[in-house]
Amino acid sequence: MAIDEKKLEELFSQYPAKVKRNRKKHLIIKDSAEARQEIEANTRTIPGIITNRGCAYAGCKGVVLGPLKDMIHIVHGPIGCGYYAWLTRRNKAESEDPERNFLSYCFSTDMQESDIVFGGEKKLAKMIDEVMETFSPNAITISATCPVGLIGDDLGAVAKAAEEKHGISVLSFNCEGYKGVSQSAGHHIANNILMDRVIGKGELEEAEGKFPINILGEYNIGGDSWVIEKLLEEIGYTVISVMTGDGSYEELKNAHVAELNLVQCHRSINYIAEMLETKYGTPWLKVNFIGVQGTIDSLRNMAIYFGDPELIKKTEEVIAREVAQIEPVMEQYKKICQGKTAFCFVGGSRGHHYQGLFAELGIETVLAGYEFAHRDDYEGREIIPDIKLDADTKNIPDLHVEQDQRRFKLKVSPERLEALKKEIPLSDYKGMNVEMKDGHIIVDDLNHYETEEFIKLLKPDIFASGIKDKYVVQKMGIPAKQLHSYDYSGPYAGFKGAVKFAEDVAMGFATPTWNFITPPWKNKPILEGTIEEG
Ligand code: CFM
Ligand code: HCA
Repeated sequence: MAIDEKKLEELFSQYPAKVKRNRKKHLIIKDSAEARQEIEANTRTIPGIITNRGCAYAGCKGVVLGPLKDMIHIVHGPIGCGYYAWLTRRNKAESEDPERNFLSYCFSTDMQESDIVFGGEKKLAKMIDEVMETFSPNAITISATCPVGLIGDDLGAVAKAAEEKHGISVLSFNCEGYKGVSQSAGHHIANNILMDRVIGKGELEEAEGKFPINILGEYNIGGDSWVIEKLLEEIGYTVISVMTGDGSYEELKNAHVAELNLVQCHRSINYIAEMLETKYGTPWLKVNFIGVQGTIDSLRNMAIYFGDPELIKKTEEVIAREVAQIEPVMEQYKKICQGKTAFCFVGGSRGHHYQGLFAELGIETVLAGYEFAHRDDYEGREIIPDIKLDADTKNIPDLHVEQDQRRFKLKVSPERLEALKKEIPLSDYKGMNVEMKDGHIIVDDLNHYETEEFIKLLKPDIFASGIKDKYVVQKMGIPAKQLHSYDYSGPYAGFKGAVKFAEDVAMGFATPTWNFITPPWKNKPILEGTIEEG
């Protein structure tokens, strides 16, 4: 069933007038006849509405800092906040020395009523001493939660005193949950401090290895970045650091020597990509390793960027081999998935990234959205960077050499820049609004009421979202796939990941479980009213 303005009006009629006016601005029906459809995003959720969003603390500690395995991440606050971000996101990590991988621990000051009344700074300082005595990490982070912000504990002062006492970096993050409107504020807080206090502090002046890159906005959920790194290393790239999946403080310190920054999740990391460009002149390239075509395009764009003939050749070889390997298996699953429809509602980039993979399986996304994206994630944008290439690419015509303090660099001539822009969209990207098909719904900060209503109206064959809404929808008889944690499965990135995803989704459709569930619309009318005779 297609949705029109009348149906939307009915759906919103349950809201008070003010809420209705607000929510209407967060939703569009895609219409390519309109030059640019605007959507309201990154504004406060109306109190009382059950949103899927998280908080600034979740974005800072849970998302950006949490995966850095060789640091100890202290949560200054009630134990529930510590528990919430205790590996529930499935960000995996391995270390050569397992004793230097602290991810499986949960460190919290476990604030009690008396700490709230008398202050928690002493407790925090004591905890840092204990952490040093037991684990002796190279660096510590402290993340603030709502109550410590409200009572005014001075995290910065405690961190500074601890640095002097123990001689290591102790980074404090004022990421109280109530800051900003969502996780997004926390990403920003984390990124700013990592940029200021960690990146660039390493010894390296130049990368050891060819085609040095950083992978930004890849968090190794279910092992995704391992798949990507393996592919890239086979092709010939040197991965300097991953931010922050399976990442480490020690690697991050040298992130400045990379010559290209890949940006997988734009939402959580664009701040660093841009700061690195401003500070070190490193351009960034928007990639998407979710989906077969997304992976192929990303690999090709990277190879074109470096412009090395051998690299281009190897890229094509790897693509051909991987595609040949996965195609027959994908075909099997496509038969089960073909013609189905999906909802794809995730945080700030997967609501977009997974649509391509669904489409490859023959599944059309009829409703999509983000919990906390900003307008540029919906509407896209175009930036023209000052592209600099490495001296290895001397043989590329119409480039001229420019020497800076660290090494020779090639600065792109205006003509070459125009050509590159046509070939690869450096630092520019299309938003969700551009890519969705006409007539389909794009919705920002979808809430539980709207989820249920849209499910009843559109009856998708699969619901892709998170833990908070999954079970309601599953009980309606619709397979639900968590696109945050992958439901304990994955990896889903790259070629092999696409196969795993296809297998999981096909299994969701094929299971006989659904025969035992009667969805509410089967025994209850959706529209209520009376039939008049005559
Ligand atoms: Fe980026 Fe992420 Fe996402 Fe995100 Fe997240 Fe996540 Fe997500 Mo959950 S960093 S915006 S804050 S891709 S934790 S790994 S799955 S909401 S779509
Ligand atoms: C977060 C983390 C989360 C939550 C997932 C979910 C994740 O926002 O704090 O709601 O299912 O990916 O783990 O986004």
